[in-house]
Amino acid sequence: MISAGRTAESLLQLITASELTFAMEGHDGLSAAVVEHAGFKVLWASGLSISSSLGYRDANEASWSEVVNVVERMADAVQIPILVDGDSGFGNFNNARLMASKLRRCGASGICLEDKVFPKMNSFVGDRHPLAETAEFCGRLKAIKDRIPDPEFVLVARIEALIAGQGMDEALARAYAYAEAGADAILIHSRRSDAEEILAFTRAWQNRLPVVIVPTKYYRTPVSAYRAAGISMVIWANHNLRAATAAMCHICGRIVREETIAGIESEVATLDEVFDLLKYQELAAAEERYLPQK
Ligand code: SPV
Ligand code: MG
Repeated sequence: MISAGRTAESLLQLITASELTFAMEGHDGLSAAVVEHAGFKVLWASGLSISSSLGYRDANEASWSEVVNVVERMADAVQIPILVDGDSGFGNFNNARLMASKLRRCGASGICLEDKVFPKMNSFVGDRHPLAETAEFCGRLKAIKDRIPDPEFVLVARIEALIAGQGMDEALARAYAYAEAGADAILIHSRRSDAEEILAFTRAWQNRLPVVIVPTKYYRTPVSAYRAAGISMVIWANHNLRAATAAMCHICGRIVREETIAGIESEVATLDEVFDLLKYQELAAAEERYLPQK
């Protein structure tokens, strides 16, 4: 079986390294190319961002196969490893392992599975976030590991106990259980505007497995605090989607008001920038090579 590693540094190497790695969100082939071009080493295939870009709510409205199709386009567009947000696995152990193996085959380097029930709701929406039973969720993790024996394919177990208001003891108990079930890393999530509970978790957890965080709400905490806590990976989870949304709203507003595109030309990417990101020059070189030359 071909390894899930795609670049010199695989997702597994990066997530188990002692240095902090940053993963950046992408939601289609073009945004994935932007992430790679900017210099990020890992692409986060965000469920929120993929759903939103398809016009769905982040509540398992997009089917798993729609998500896989988007990931396939991203995997074709970039070389850097892709960690895919698999939500809660779209069902039980069987759905989760089916999705994971399809993702593996279309080029993903890992999947993150969260311990919610289907259908999940985005962790920042409302306060109904029922958790899966620990034993049942462990079955989902084990089934993925058994289905994909490639040690390079990373399984991140995401704990939603703090989001669900179940407290630190529950979060830690789940972390131990998920490590036992075969997870390669733990994502601990929080919706607080400070990093207190995340840092308390890392103090208690003592890096028994690498820790991944998503500081969307506690964005003011300096990254030095995460380095000091020995956190392995920070995911900037939705900032390309939000940047694109802000830019599109701004540009559409101006064009509708001004009834011309003359004033906004300098505010949008040039077509050459888009062509460069999508490697049109590679196609031109291939035409030279493969088409009969006059
Ligand atoms: C995502 O990017 O879809 C995530 C992170 O799961 S969050 O939206 O913070 O739950
Ligand atoms: Mg998500």
